[in-house]
Amino acid sequence: GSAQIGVVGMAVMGSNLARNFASKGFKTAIFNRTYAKTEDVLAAHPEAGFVASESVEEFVDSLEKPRRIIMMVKAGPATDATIDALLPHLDQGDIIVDGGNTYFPDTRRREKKLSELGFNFIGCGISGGETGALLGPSMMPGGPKDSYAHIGPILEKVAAQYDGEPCCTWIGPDGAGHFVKMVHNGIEYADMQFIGEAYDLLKGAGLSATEAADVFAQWNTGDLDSYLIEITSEVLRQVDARTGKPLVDVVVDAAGMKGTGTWTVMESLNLGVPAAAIAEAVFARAASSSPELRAAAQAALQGPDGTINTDDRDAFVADVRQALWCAKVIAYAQGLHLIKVAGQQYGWDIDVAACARIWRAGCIIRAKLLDRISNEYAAGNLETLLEAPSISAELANCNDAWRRVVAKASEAGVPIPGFSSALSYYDLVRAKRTNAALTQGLRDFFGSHTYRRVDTDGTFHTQWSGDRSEVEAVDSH
Ligand code: NBP
Repeated sequence: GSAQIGVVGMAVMGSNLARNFASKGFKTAIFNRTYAKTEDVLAAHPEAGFVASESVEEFVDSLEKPRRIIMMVKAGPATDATIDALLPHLDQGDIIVDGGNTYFPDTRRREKKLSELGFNFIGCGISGGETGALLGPSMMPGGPKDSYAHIGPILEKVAAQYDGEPCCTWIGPDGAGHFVKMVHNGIEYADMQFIGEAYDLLKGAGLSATEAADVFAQWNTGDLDSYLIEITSEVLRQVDARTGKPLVDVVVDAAGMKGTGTWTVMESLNLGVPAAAIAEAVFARAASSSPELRAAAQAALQGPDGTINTDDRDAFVADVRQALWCAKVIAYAQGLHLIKVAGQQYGWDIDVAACARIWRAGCIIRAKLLDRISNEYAAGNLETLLEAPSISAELANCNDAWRRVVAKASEAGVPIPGFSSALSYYDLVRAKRTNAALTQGLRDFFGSHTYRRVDTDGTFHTQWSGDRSEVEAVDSH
């Protein structure tokens, strides 16, 4: 065979990615379990010059060796089924890339199995939706590093470009790429939650959807410049044809989700990495989609109605912009910290600066801020983004505005789980002493769990039910 790359899965993502490969001059083979879909793609895009096959065997034969195959199928059992269908026809050294939204432990499992069989398996997170797949997504490939030499240059050609640099780089071994894509999605959840909270605050201060659309459009010209802020102004400006109302007023307020945000939070819990702002975003979606809970609470609970009284509306809007920027920085800090710890835990040695760098274009969270974040990580070995001097200085500048917004929202009864959680994280991690000392006292009281002292080494226990004297504990729990 002579095709340079093969794409399996001709749904939205796969067909667009295949067209992307073809448009960059790669001879591209395509395959789909159900042949009718392949025929549709062939008929709709004769310009792509696809090499199409009806059977897996023919498809595999149409590829040059070592073969490069990228799967864009539904994550889960479909991925295993596709691998099982391909394997009997492949040769050692062939490369299979899973471009789906796969849960990274699945990628670790598959990579282990396939490498034992002599194949190269790459789990590649892809972000950017349909348009990204066609015009250039952000790509996060993980797997055996030496195989990246055979597939990386091709992926880098079809990936989004930022200032001439591809938004694709080798992330690390086995599940590292899918892990980073998962965290990308977690940050995306947080970004969207913060935007929603900002909109609620603007509404509370009396802005109409159209006025809010103008505010977001204006914010998009400054340091909040990002894809999600840009499309927020478009969604808010949309007028419903049926009712003449803003579309946002006729959409049911129950957010859907597909799991990647939840996985991010599960992983932050597993690794003990505080990522509460991201978790709040996932919980807020869950709360929105809990009609029984909301109905019961609406009937029972009293409180202010969300109206925000401001002496100076423009000043308040400016405060909300600063609060949004701060919250966003916190979510990025939490997500990148999670990546850093996971990298150590799973032996991936991930370059955090590179992750931020390949998110600058193509993906859903692309934002001006990411260029700065990537430079900050590249400049120094940061434990947290928040310690980067330019970031901490700006958080200090915006601090009063952020606190005013959280206070005003609380007084007015506007729910801001994201903004307030982000602020609490800021105060928690910068605190010289935390209430964990009391927690340790309580744990020692009810469970003899022991504690350490600030003034001397060792582990101690107070004899709470005896004379309350302190003893040195031999065995710590
Ligand atoms: P879907 O996630 O809807 O998957 C449809 C494809 O999976 C079809 O090609 C289908 O073949 C194939 N498939 C299924 Br379903 N079960 C199969 C099986 N047992 N064996 C072989 N093939 C099977 O497509 P998508 O929305 O294009 O997404 C593709 C991947 O990209 C997913 O993992 C998704 O999470 C990920 N992703 C999507 C986006 C996005 O914006 N949509 C963004 C980033 C990543 P058939 O035609 O024969 O049923």
